Amino acid sequence: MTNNNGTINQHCDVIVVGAGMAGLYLLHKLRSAGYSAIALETGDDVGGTWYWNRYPGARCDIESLDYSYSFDPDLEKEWQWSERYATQPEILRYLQFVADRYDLRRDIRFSTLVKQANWDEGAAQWNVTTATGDTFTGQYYVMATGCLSLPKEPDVPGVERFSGATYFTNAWPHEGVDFTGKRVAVIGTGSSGIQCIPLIAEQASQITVFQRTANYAAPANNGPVRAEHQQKLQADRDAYREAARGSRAGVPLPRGEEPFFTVEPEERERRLEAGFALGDLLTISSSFSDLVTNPEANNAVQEFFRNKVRAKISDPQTAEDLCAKDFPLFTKRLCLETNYFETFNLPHSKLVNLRRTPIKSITETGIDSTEESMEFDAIVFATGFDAMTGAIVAVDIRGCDGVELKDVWAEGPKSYLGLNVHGFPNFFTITGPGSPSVLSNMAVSIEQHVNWITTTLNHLRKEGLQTIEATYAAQEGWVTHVNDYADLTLYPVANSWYMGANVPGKPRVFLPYIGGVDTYRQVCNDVVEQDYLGFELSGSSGSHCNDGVVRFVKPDVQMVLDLIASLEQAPLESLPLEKARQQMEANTANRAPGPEVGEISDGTLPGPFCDLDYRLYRPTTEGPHSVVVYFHGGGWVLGHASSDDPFCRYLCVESNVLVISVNYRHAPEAPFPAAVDDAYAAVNWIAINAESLGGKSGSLAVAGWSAGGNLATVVCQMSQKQGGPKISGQLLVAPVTDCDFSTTSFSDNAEGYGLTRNLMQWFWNNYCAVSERNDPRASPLRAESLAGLPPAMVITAELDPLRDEGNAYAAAMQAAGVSVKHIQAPGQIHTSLTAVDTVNSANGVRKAMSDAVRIFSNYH
Ligand code: N01
Repeated sequence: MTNNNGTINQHCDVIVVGAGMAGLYLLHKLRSAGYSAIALETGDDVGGTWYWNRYPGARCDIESLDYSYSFDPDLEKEWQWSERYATQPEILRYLQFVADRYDLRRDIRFSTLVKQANWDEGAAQWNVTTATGDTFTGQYYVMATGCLSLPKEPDVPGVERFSGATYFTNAWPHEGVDFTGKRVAVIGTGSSGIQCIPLIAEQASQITVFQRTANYAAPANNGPVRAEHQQKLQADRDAYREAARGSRAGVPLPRGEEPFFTVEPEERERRLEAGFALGDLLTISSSFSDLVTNPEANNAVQEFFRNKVRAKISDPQTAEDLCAKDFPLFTKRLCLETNYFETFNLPHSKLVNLRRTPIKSITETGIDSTEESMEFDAIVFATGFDAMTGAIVAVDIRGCDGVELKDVWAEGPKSYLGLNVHGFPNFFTITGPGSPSVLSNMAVSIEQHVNWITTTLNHLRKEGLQTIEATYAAQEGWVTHVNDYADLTLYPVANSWYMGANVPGKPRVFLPYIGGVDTYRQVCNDVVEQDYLGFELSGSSGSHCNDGVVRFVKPDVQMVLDLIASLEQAPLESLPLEKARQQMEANTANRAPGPEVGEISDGTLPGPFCDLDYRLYRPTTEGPHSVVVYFHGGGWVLGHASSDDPFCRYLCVESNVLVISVNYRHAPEAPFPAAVDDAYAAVNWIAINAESLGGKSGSLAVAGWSAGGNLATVVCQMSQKQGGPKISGQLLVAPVTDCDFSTTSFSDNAEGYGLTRNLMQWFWNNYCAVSERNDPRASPLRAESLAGLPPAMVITAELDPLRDEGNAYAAAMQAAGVSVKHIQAPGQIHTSLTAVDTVNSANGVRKAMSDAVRIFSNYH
């Protein structure tokens, strides 16, 4: 409808912003599902990023066979790519072909800039306004605006003064630019700069590149589409595309399984050379499992890249300047280059290292650095984008109660799955922050999001529902999960656009999701299968919500659980005792060893019935040290003095204490109270003999994990009752404190998180007759009084059957006036708290433990 003032007012089911790769497929999909939709596009044609980025040398960096739509096999047959990495004009032609083939243009309004989008709660619809005052209303509003579409402001002083020509790679003139005979400056050496510099150098009389941060780049080795690649796809296209959807990055490559340093040096070199020669982004990073998590491995491959640069550049200073050194490899997108480095061997090229000689100002005629004044006819800005969030918040988007998205995202984007935002019903982002997006083959991620959204709209329509909105809890849970994953990697170290660090003032938050396309797809499917977990769905007949967090296990804990599951081992409790002990021993053999300590020595001490083995861990620092008597876990049935070796080393080093891990008699051979008697006797003996062991007299704490935590606190109760020895503190890590199996944590975490309900029952049955379990020496929570116990640090894990009894014990001690610090570690399991150097997401909790032990050692 046209209004009196000439503006348009139109209603449809779905309003889409953007007619790039995402908007086009979304339009097609919506239309096929029977929705009316309109796409509003700023450009005067389709193509999105491929419409704007027309600079010389612009190409995709994922092979074109992969960087294509896969939703229609006929489309794939009709379009042939001429090159392995197609040029921008060819990709634009492809997207134009798609628009025409599916007759999409009739639902696209070009040259239309969206300014505002308001959620009208009463009408349950979005009101969208354009720069020219046209208005559109729709039940759903989707931003398909791309991750790299809003150019970053050129933050170089004096930029407005230059009287020559200025160009931006991300808004390149359609008619192209002829640099023949021109003196050209290029600022920026990211993917865009690295692609355009060699081609500008072919025309320019002089090219000067201003480099602030040198980048890692591998040769593209472009050429015709690789025959073997084509054959693979054609042999079984469905399987090929499915493999891409189930891969880490949206390209069918296996995940690297071996850590870098477990591979022989010659084989490492061979893999790196092969990956480098292949000319693709993902092969090298997939060659090993730990290149983005292990700084040493990353550094070794960085050096490989630097040596490649050194080998190409004739001038040693230029070579060193071109060597990336400021950030770990892969933590900014690896560039693919063609003749980039060689350009700097040409006589008319020059590299200005802005770290040494920064730009003072752009002038009327050129650029002044701190060292010289340079004159140019043209300046090319290849300075990047306000990535992932810039184009979304560039529109004034207001959800419930008029709250603006920009304000909600002021401290960094919050989104559920990168798809929807709490407070913004019926609003979707395609490849939004918190989804794999830019860390994946965008074609695959776009299709997955579009399919998910369309499926969801169909579900709402079928159920007679009108709105869908992420809950606060689900969104918070997802944001935490996204950050947890990023924190396991080296990515947060880099000042990259992934971190928002390239735009002054932008909050420093990791923007995409690094768990992988495969993992992410599973998450989105799980959400749907669990009745749209974490979404509130409403209609005229009311609303319903299965609220919850879709991934609450910490990512590295999940990796450990997956690894254990892959071993397909029989449950310990189903094995004969000796076999169970062997299995546990075998499982601990491959653990990360934990930090180096000053000295480890094994010895025995007299127990009440027999000698008891102990292992002593001494710090490197000069003694005497405070002493911590440690009791290992293993359900009173398994383990020995060195079975918690990595954790004991950790406590020794981090708390700077002498850790003495004492073995005790195990059940069922020596049932309750044998372990208690041994533990108490050991603490007494160590208290008396502390000095001869190199410890400080009178400064003794106890610690233990699981059943060892039980023994540690039972010893505290006994020493309290029996008048000694003096214990300065107790560290109880996921302790057994009671024999009650009816707690919520026992039912919620009965299976699937390492320690199971059945295993715990088996431990108890081996250890202690049911008639004796009320004895506080077995169930310390049942003690008449906990008053007067030493200060305690209690750590419980959220996903542990023992969680509630640990929590109850901490609360009971606190109620009895004991000084207690209690941490319930979210997303952790029984075994992960002590998994030093394996489960890094528990590092913070472990630090709190070691701090507590350090503090205990000062109480004497
Ligand atoms: O942008 P960038 P891009 N003074 O942000 C420098 C995709 N893409 O357009 O690193 C001086 O990576 C900045 O320096 P520094 C791809 O995902 C893909 O190149 O901030 N220099 C950096 O060198 C890519 O990652 C292809 O110190 C300044 C450069 O400008 C993403 O788009 C092709 C500066 C910006 O690099 C972005 O790439 C092109 C200043 N004030 C792009 N400000 C394909 O191959 C910024 N810089 C598919």
